[in-house]
Amino acid sequence: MRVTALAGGTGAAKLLRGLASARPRHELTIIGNTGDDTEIWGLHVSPDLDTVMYALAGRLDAMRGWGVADDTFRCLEAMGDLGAETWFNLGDRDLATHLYRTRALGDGTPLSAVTAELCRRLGVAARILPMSDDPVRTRVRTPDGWLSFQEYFVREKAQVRVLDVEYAGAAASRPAPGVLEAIREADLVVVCPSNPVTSVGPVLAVPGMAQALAAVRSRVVAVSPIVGGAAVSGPAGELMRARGLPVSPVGVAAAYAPWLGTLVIDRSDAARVPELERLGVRPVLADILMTDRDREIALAQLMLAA
Ligand code: FO1
Repeated sequence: MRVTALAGGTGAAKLLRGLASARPRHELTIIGNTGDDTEIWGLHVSPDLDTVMYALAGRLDAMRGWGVADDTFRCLEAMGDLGAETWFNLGDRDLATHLYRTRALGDGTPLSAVTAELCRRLGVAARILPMSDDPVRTRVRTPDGWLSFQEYFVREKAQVRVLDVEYAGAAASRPAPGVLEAIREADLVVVCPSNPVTSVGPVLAVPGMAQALAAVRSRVVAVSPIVGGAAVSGPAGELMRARGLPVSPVGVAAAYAPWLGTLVIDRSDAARVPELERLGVRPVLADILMTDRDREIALAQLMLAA
């Protein structure tokens, strides 16, 4: 069975870890968001690709949900001594990934090839593809002007009002090699419980993606990142509101309706079933909070069966 997953970072990592260890055996391809990519100290950082890669390599810091487990921050401290900006916490081991990637990109290697090489070296069996080799950057408009996604999320701790979101560069971008084929040829397309606006939104903004998904709609299954009236984690609620979407599984279904077949929602949201059906989305009720490894695998198995 070929499974292709659309993924952001922290929210996706748990389900992907579950999918990677769930039986029956299947081939797993992950299409990762690069709208969060940023440049720190001259280094190209791809937070969502790295979160997924570290999760599948067994190296992700479980408490933070990003970066390398047991990392230290000595370089960050030293950069602070030199007066550099230190609001984005790059760990010492994590730095190796960014140095490796930045050098390869500088040599002209596309992001997709660098990502494949990093995965090979870290022993990741799943295929991780960036959504595009071209730069697409999520930007957030606040009352004080536009911010990059990381300035909004990390530096401002998502505590500023969001008026608008854009995906700069998306219109001119192309899907990375293998991305459209991975969607077309998949037996199942999983949309991870990631932020619909800033994790899944940028992937959909790449020309050709929404059409490719719509063509296999009955095979596309998403997990809601919203339970009740709030996001399971992160600022998805605020960003959905800024986009005029209700902060509920119905808002997720409305955003994905043109290409979504099935939405897995939490049992506590059972009252929403008729509204999802009216949007033409098949609802499946499950325990979607992945509070431990067994629940990650249980939800992954439910997706494979769905
Ligand atoms: N998230 C934070 O909240 N604070 C940080 O300092 C931070 C540093 C960081 C470094 C490398 C990396 O790969 C991810 C990092 N993240 C940090 C997470 C990142 O901002 C978010 O996971 C995503 O961009 C949202 O999906």
